[in-house]
Amino acid sequence: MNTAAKTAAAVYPPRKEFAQTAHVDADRYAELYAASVADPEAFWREEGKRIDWIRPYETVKNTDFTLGQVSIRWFEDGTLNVCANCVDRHLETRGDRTAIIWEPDDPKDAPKHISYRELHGHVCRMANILEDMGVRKGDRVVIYLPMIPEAAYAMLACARIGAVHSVVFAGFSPDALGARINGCDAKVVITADYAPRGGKKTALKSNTDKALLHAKDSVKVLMVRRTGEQTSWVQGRDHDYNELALEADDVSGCVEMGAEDPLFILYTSGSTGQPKGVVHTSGGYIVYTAMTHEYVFDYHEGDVFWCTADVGWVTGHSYIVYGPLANGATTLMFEGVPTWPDAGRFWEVCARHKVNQFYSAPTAIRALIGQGTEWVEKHDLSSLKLLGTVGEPINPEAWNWYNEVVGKGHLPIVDTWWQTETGGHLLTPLPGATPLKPGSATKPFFGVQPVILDPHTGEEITTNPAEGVLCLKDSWPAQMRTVWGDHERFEKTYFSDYKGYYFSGDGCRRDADGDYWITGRVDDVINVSGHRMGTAEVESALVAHETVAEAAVVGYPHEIKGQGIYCYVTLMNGVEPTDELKAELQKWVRTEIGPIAKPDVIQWAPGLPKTRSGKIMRRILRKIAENDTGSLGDTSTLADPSVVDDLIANRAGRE
Ligand code: 6R9
Repeated sequence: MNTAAKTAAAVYPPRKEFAQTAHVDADRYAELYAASVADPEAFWREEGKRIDWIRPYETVKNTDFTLGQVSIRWFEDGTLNVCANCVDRHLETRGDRTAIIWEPDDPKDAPKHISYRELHGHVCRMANILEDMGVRKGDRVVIYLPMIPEAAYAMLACARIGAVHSVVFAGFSPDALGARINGCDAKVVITADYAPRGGKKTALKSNTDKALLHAKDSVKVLMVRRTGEQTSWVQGRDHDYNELALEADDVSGCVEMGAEDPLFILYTSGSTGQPKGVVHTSGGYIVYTAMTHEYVFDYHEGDVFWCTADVGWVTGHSYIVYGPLANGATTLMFEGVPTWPDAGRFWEVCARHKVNQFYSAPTAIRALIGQGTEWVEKHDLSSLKLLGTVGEPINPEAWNWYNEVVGKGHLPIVDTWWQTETGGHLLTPLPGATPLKPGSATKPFFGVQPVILDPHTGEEITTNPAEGVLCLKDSWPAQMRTVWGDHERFEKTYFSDYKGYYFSGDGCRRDADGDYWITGRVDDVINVSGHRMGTAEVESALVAHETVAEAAVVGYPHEIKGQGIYCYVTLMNGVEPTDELKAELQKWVRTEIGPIAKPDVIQWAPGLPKTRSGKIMRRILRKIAENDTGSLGDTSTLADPSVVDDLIANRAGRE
């Protein structure tokens, strides 16, 4: 058997010691899952109680996936305030507990520990400032901030007064910011002077100024001083947060919101067209993120939880801010990057703040693998109880490194599959219940009904093993409700290809044990000589080679095979890129997966084009592979656009 197949077949049952104290063990999972899908009404009626309601709900679920009348409503006659659930309700019992640990970009600067009581004061002040600026229930507020506590204050302050926030990642360009400000018709943009990150800084205020050149004159700016440096200032339009906060009242009321009132909009890119404004509402979202945070990470009172995502992405919304704070947890917010000032930063922070759960992404792990194990080994990681991953399929090689080097072979790894659209985890192991398999997101969370459909017939495949497209048969409380301002696009994107189902856009297989394996976006599936293959499989094989740090694989038109396999390969530091090595890698993949998977082209890539959230932009790689570089489309969201020029210049010839 080849190496990839060997590692993929490994199974790691939950450790007894872990299962004993876990919220959910295997029996409990089986029992609760069965109950959750047999009678969703009853299940969620009970689960909804983890949240404090102002007016309790009577109706639990009212959802319809029928094309032309798609409507998703949960707890619809209940009222609540999400901010009250994340802040106020903890004051009595956990007022002095740290709500947010803030770790600044530069380790020489002091971290901050913000207690729930202090958080309450900050959020109230921000809420009062926003109200003074004219923001009212239902108004939109764009948040364009670094990873600083004020980003959480701003989100929670919006929730408190009923405003709808739209967080824009601080790495986005002025154009992207402008499109999002106009897209949701924002009244206020909250930004900072500068955003320090990895020892460099982005001029957020100046980006905001540029973005606003094409926005309504009435849009106001609230600026947080992060570095304190000089910025431009437009009298009347710009407001100084730090000055206003000195004067602002530190108490404010919570607006009573309907469960289905929007909480936030978050723009996300699809395979076609402009980014979509994904809309999440209040009641179902907070019930579901609180519940998944507790069960998936096996969070216990007093734990320190660290999700390394940025609040500009859904992962930061659900698992830095809303889920953890709804549970009264201590959530760590990190302003920096994993590799600055050195490749030990993550582990140094884990050790110093005694982090219990660490939740990160395969791309970060792969970047660190290339730097060697000594960066991990020199830090005391004994506080860690659990590791998590999200964002893309994790190749077994990265999983094994995470498991062995970081987890010392005894920590559960939760591989959580979900999307901006799903609001929270849908497929994931529960650490005390589910046997782990490297690269598999394993089983559905409570109430989640995944199905695998034949992409051609649209029929459900009910036997195992199965392979096809991943859809959801019924709703869950944190499902997105609509595309902002375009419900038709919502229906068309997610409900029109497979009637009666929510279509995730991902390909998936289910093995004989009923475990789910995401094979990547369906547009990443290539067909080589009639064989369907996930590009992730080839990537996984490549990175299993000792010289390879990272790989991205795309299809390109091939005269005989239909599609050929084009591989972009980043080598480990210090490895010579030679023709011999190319031949060796081709042979390697051939033996790892099989002759059909033998790469047709290997191009050395010093860097891969990635979004700022770390996703490889395969669209661009496909264009380069197809030699169609005249129409690369929008590259503005790339972390480092110069990578693309290098790849074009060194495009590999094809046999
Ligand atoms: C949370 C988030 C969603 C897409 C999704 C899938 C990929 C996310 C994954 C995963 C395999 C996992 N994805 N988690 N693939 N295993 N554990 O990432 O949201 O940015 O909207 O991306 O990411 O392809 O469809 P988002």
